[in-house]
Amino acid sequence: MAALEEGTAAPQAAGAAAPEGKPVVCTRFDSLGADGRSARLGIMGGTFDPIHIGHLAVAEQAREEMGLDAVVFIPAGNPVFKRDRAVTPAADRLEMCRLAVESNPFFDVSSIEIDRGGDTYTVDTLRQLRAHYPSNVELCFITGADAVASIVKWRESAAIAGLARLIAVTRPGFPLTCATRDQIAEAGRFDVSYMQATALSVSSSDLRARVASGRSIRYLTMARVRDYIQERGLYAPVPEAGEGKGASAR
Ligand code: DND
Repeated sequence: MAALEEGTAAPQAAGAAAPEGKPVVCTRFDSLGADGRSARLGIMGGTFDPIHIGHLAVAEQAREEMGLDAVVFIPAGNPVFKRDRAVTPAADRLEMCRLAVESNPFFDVSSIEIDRGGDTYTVDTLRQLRAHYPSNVELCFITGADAVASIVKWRESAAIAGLARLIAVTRPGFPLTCATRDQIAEAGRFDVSYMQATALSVSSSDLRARVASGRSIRYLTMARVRDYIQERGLYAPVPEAGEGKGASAR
């Protein structure tokens, strides 16, 4: 696909309506593959609490390197694997994803995991996408090294192997060791493409900690996301009774 400037519409995508009778997965790429041509859809799943430049750069580099026609970001509705901490309401995480991706014509956001309700499992999402898109659309699930290392423990991981190709991307602090690769290879028929991405040692937990302690998150996420965090007072410590307003995104 020819390179496009940000702000222009991707050819297969602009104004794409849902194929008749099917629920909408995302606005821009709902009819991907409807013309019968082979296409590759990147799926970037995550909690995105909040979304940051590490997520965006990985998705963009995977798109380019793996020849993806589009990437859809899918924030988890109820991430069962994050029960150890309070997760920001899904509506806020979804909106931050929308704000972050809207200037890239190859990116979109889907609320299917939030709309589905209940606990979020990737296998259900991939089944939903597989039912939605024709067989000429290959599903490519993008994961960072930390997530891919645990994929063999995900619900119905063998089924995941049959539904999507995995794009495993390096992430600072989480080396994709030979042992990890062997473990994945032994666990099932995963079709994995390993990819080296430009290292960005950014994490959602660091952004949350920064906001909570009044430090800057400028340049660590898109300016519009930072503004949203500030407007909504996300990640700021709850002020004690009698205290003034807590820290806010700077
Ligand atoms: P996270 O909460 O780890 O995502 O979830 C990743 C995906 O795994 C989601 O789609 C989950 O639904 C799915 N999952 C997890 C566990 C169990 C199951 C499914 C199941 O079905 O049983 P984050 O928001 O933390 O990050 C999103 C992605 O971005 C991850 O793949 C992460 O590794 C990656 N990432 C980076 N990659 C490179 N450089 C950085 C990164 N920061 C995050 N700086």
